[in-house]
Amino acid sequence: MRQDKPIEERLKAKAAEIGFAACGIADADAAPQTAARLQAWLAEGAHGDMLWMEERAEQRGSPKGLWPEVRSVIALGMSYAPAADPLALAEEGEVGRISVYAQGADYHDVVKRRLKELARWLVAEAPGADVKVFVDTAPVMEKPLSEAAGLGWQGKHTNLVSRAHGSWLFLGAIYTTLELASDGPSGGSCGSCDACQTACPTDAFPAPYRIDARRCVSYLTIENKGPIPHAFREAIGNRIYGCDDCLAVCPWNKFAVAAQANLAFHPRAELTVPYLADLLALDDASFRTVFAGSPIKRIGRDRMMRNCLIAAGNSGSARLAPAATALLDDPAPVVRGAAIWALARLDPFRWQEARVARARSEADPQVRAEWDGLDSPAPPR
Ligand code: B12
Ligand code: SF4
Ligand code: SF4
Repeated sequence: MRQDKPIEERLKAKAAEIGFAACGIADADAAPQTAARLQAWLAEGAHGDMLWMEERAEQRGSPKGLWPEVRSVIALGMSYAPAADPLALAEEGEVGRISVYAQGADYHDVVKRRLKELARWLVAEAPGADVKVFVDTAPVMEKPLSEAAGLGWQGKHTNLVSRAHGSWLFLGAIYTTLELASDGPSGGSCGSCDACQTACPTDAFPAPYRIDARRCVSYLTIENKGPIPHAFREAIGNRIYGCDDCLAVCPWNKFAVAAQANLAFHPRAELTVPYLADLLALDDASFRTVFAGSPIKRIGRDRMMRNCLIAAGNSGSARLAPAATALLDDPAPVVRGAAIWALARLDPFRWQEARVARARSEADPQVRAEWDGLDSPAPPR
């Protein structure tokens, strides 16, 4: 690479070589409205039980809050545009839908590795520069920073929309003490489109550009540890891990080229059309084997069983009743509770029999509430 070119240009060429589909630079204080918007969101309680979002809100709200020495933010995007329509299996009752982002390798690992490679290159090119790399888990607001760096704009679904890659970019960031020339926002907007807002199955957008995570299927199936509130169970349909609906309907996706997606994110065959009957048979050890290397492993077997049971209850297929019955005696209360709900819908007669045998001896208050057809009492915060 020719050294006489500016470092920003060489950085972007290196990022592309490493596999990033998008790279832009913002000044560290380029998104000043973010901290106040985050505070307002937290004050509404829209983050639900994601208490880690409250805990380091000061640091999350601005790059300098996290690291006072940071001068520039390098925002990066890696494409995971799917080749197939993510909504195609919506009507397949006996099959679960895993969101596109989780059908391949865990992006936390893949993106982090590439970020580190790019950061190492930068430090070698600019000795004395200090760097920190982030993807998802640190108190960093990747979307507004990516917008400020010109990767796209935050759409009405709140995710970053790119002219070239639609809604299918994983984001990551490198904070550096280097003073780099900023790209500034690229512009772009949703205009009068509201496709994502109307597609949402659980009405999770109180207004355009604002999400109530507590209503989002992604939150309910991944972040939420307890029982899924009754009000959302039917709407969840056969989504067993995350949700793609608001992303999948975005018209900007038509410019996203699936072949540009990183090979690591190509879907694993067994996760594209997973049969609920197979998943419901997993014990802890087989769950770990099937989901090794996948982000799904992070939620653990019990939460995944809970999700699969909700999907089974929505399947309309009595063939799944024996699997639900077997899970009525699962050691995990969250699994037992979901099994009760599923069985009530799949085979009311068998449910009645099971209730007589089990309800009175059930020790867990949330599971007892399920036998009574009630929403689970919320655990204390
Ligand atoms: C918490 C979180 C969630 C939560 C909350 C979602 C949310 N939108 O905040 C839940 C669990 C629901 C979730 C779900 C998903 N997530 Co998530 N999530 C995060 C995380 C860790 C933090 C996001 C955050 O800071 N939220 C706080 C809110 C306040 O910030 P915000 O959404 O930017 O809010 C802005 C708007 O409200 C806006 N705003 C407010 N008022 C107004 C008014 C106007 C006029 C305008 C223009 C704007 C505006 O300003 C706020 C500040 O920028 C990020 C990783 C990271 N560290 O950034 C990933 C991240 C956002 N998630 C990601 C993904 C892929 C998903 C899912 C698609 C996964 C799936 N398929 O199931 C869904 C999508 C749901 C959705 N529509 O957002 C990607 C998004 C990539 C992209 N292209 O944007 C990220 C960046 C992870 C990554 N590294 O790639 N996620
Ligand atoms: S991910 Fe699904 S549930 Fe969440 S906001 Fe988007 S469409 Fe709604
Ligand atoms: S679907 Fe429409 S409104 Fe939603 S993010 Fe895409 S362009 Fe914006």
